[in-house]
Parts: sequence; structure tokens; C-alpha cells
Amino acid sequence: MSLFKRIFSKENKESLDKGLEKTKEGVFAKLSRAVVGKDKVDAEVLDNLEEVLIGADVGVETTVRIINRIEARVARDKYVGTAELNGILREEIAALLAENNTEDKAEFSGDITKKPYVIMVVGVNGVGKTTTIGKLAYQFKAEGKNVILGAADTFRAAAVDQLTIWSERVGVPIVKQGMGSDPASVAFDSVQSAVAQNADVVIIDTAGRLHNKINLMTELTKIKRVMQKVIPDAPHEVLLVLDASTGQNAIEQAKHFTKATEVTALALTKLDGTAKGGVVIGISDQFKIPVKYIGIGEKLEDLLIFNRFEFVDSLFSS
Ligand SMILES: Nc1nc2c(ncn2[C@@H]2O[C@H](COP(=O)(O)OP(=O)(O)OP(=O)(O)O)[C@@H](O)[C@H]2O)c(=O)[nH]1
Ligand SMILES: [Mg+2]
Repeated sequence: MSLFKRIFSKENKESLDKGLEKTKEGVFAKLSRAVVGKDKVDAEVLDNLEEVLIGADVGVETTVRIINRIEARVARDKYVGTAELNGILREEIAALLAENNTEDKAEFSGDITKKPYVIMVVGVNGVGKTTTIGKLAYQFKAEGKNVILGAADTFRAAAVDQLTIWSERVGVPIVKQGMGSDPASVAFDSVQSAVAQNADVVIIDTAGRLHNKINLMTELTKIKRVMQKVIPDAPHEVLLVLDASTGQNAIEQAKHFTKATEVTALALTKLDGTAKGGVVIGISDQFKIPVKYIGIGEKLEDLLIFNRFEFVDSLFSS
């Protein structure tokens, strides 16, 4: 269990619990109904459990894997009481997610290995890209990193203004041009200015909506190519932002994006206010790409590093 270091502070744990409140409520109400009148985990309880997990948007594939593990566990341990079900779920889901061979980070700047480290943020419109950039900048800065933001979403009128507000709120510089300017050119300027200013991190915002999907992917490729004129191995991270409250749609988006462009990390936003938080478990299980961050609100500090153990622990503890 070395993957699961107890790295969460008490404050983070409380934020996580609060952020997952809606999902937890749903899961618990249904879990207790699933075991009503039963003292042992049998086929019927497993059927009900399957429904609970699918209802929490864990997704069919991952639910089947979880149920198989619980079944094996029940067969092995002979008698498993329903009172133990929560604990067993926690252990088996955590173990399942641990099979995915990635480490959870202990601090935000944990994988900033290059200078400047270029992060390109992508995702469809409205998922929370710009907000996540603001929150990330805040965390990097708190860890002593010099951050620059690049406003390469030039498609929507208010997009540059919105990122500017975040840059002021966090107190980090922003590189921008007017609305309608070439996103690749903004990205180029941002990376160049990060080099000139000896910055540690540059985070590039991109548009979520263009005239059509093909345009969007072509645009992202062009932005990458132009940045590579300054730093040949940029971007070092392509962060795909997904809205967890869209449940299974988020999984579909992840499939589409990862097919069309190279994605190296995932952020799942809006976990507060949704009962579909189980989707994080499905995505973490199904994609080789690590879930790095989860968004649990609209404020600066409402972004957490995703930690598999803490997440599952929070979801299945009362
Ligand atoms: N409750 C909650 N709201 C969030 C979270 N993250 C983002 N939002 C809200 O979601 C809305 C859209 O966020 P943006 O950051 O503008 O999304 P975007 O992906 O940049 O959108 P476009 O620029 O239109 O592509 C805003 O109202 C945010 O405040 C979160 O973790 N929780
Ligand atoms: Mg935006």
C-alpha cells in the first residue's frame, strides 16, 4: 500500500468530505437500502450494490470490476457481514485503482521538472478550464513557483477578461492579445516571456468551442507546434479538464479527446453539487492517464490533488 501515503492534511480531508457530500449522501442512502434485512453479503446484496455503483456514475466497466473483486473476497472469506461492506468496498476499490500504475502527487508542483514547465489546458466549453487554471496558479505560487498565464482562448469575448481577473486575484502575470487574435501566437508569446522572465510554470488557457470539433483539434495541434519553436519538448503537460457533474458524458469526452490529441493529465471539476462523483473512480480506473486534480468549488482554494485512497476513503466513510 505504499502508493497510498497519508498525505492529506486535516483541512484537505475536510474539504474533500464536503466536496463529496452530495455523492456520499446518494451512495449511503442507497447502500443502506441495498443491505436492508440482510446480515450477510449474498448474490442479492451484490446485485443491489451493482446498482448503487452504477447509480453513482462509476460506469459499467469499472462497476463490474469492483463487483468481481467483492465476489472473490466473499468467496475467500466465506462469511462477510453486511456491516463490513463499507470497509470492504473501500479496500477493494482502492486496490483496484492502485493497479493503475501512477503515483499520486504529494504537492502541486511535484512534477514540475522543467523550467519553464509548460502546461496546456484543454477541454470543451464550460467544463472549468479557466477556473482550474486560476486555482492551479494559486497553488503553484503558494509553493513558491513563479507562474505566468497565457490567454490563448481568443475565441470568446469574455475569455481573456476572465483569465485576467484570475491573474489579478492570484497575483501572477498574464500574456494576452485581443479577442480574435491567433491563439498560437498568444501561446508563443507566453512561452517566450516565461523563458525571458525565468518563470517556473506557464499555463496556457485554450478555447473550448470553435466553429466545429475538427477546428478545435487542429487549433490545439497548431498551438503545440508553435510553442515547440521556443521549447522543443513543450507542452510538458496537456491537462484535459472534465466536468464530473456530467457523469458518463465526461467519460465520453475523455475518450474523444484522448483519441484526437495527446493528453497527459486529467482534472475533474464540479464534484461539489453533484451526486455523480463516482465518475472519478470510473475514469481513474479506465484511463491510463492520471487524474491529477479535482475541483470542489468555485473559490481559489477549491482544487485538490487527487489521491485515490483519500477519495475512496472519503466516499465510503460516514
Ligand atoms: N461548483 C463548481 N463550479 C465550478 C468548478 N470549476 C468551475 N466551476 C464553474 O463552472 C463555470 C465554467 O467555468 P470556466 O472556468 O469558465 O470554464 P471553461 O472551461 O473555461 O469555459 P469556456 O472558457 O467557456 O470554454 C464557472 O461558473 C465556474 O465558476 C468547481 O469545481 N465547482
Ligand atoms: Mg475559459
